[in-house]
Amino acid sequence: GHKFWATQPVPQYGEGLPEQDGLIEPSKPPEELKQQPDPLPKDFEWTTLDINDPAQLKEVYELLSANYVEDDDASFRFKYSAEFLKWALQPPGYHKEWHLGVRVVTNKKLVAFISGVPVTLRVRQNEVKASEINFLCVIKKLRHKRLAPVLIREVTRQCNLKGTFQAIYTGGIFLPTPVSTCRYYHRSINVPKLLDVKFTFVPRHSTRARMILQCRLPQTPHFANSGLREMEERDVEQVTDLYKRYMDRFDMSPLMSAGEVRHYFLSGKGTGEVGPSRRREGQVLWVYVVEDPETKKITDFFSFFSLPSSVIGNLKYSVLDAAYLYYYATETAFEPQAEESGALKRRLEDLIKDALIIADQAKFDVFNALTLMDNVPSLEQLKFGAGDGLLNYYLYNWRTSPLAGMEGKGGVQ
Ligand code: YNC
Ligand code: MG
Repeated sequence: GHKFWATQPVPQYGEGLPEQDGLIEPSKPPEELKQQPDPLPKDFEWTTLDINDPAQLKEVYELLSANYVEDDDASFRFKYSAEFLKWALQPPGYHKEWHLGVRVVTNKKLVAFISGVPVTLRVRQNEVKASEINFLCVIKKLRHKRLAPVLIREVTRQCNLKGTFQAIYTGGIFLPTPVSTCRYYHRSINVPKLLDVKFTFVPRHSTRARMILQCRLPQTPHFANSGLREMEERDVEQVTDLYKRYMDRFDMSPLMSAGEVRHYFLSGKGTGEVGPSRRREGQVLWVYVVEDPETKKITDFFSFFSLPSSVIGNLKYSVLDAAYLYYYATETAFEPQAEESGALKRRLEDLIKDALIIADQAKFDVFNALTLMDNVPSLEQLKFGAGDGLLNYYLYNWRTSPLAGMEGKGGVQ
């Protein structure tokens, strides 16, 4: 059983489908909220992490680098960069109180973390003001001591204090009860390295040389001479509009204001010029638009972010450089018969292929994507392979029937 999750406002296993979407427990008025955090075990204290302070950002970075999510056989561990954390943790309207840590009283060492950021979700026809909970982490030495529920309760209290009573979160772990489940797909770029670190294997009936050849990508993007360029500030309005119309096609998606689009699509691109490595200093995000050369209208955009993993126990390599497909949208979706005729699938193949080409030039080792949005039909064509990793999506204190995921169209990111 789930001692903790059984007490929480989430759908419990075997409850059956809800008749109506809506909250599970009512929001509490401010005077009914606890004004103090629950006590921690002795020797530990609560802290708020100030992400603007480079020293505290570094503490979070180091905690996660050594203790965050690993794959099933402990070969790889996510290694979010400090710049990534800053980008993810400080969107418009963020609350520093939602960046929560636990320290050892005596030496102030940071031993646990959990975070939330504000997000407006559309879940089917409802707009839900929520927090997105991420980066829950307890150092390895303190595992299995029921510290995670204490962190979750405290971040919930902090969200409630700001008037937020719903949340979204994801995890590889299976809990009561996912609204959707997606599978990770992987597209090899640097085959020799992926073989060396045992991220991938030579299948029977293939060879290393054949795999290298199969994964080779063109030098120039498909849209290179038809309006492809990096997104800029002047595109915010058009991208916000295209994003909204495109995401409306799915059961669930974040709603983004122009300010959020500016933050999530422009603030992660690093500083200075693109160097010989084809990256900017501190770049975590790549966002490209296709601008119709005649009308100057943005017809498409796509994006991916950088999330390296530490390679555990490999003598030759310490880091696997992975790019992850992020949001995209295309006007092709609104043409008549776009799906039935295959036009949407072909357009997305061209766009995602350009993302692969750009990622190859920026020296990423592998390109990952989830089975959500319109991804599935395009992935196989582009030589993505199904991985063993699943990502479950959860809603806190919001009831809705299961959303399309896996083989269908999920909407979330
Ligand atoms: C997890 N990932 O089931 P039961 S994802 C949620 N998400 O409770 P203990 C989790 N719950 O089953 P440990 C969870 N992992 O008895 C475990 N739990 O009811 C539940 N790993 O606690 C678990 N990061 O402290 C059980 O477990 C209880 O020492 C057991 O600590 C867990 O960020 C953890 O994978 C994950 O650092 C901290 O293993 C630790 O094992 C660790 O004895 C590596 O806890 C890193 C890792 C998780 C990444 C993520 C999303 C987190 C969502 C949390 C839920 C948010 C709810 C909404 C709150 C806001 C509401 C509003 C408004
Ligand atoms: Mg624990």
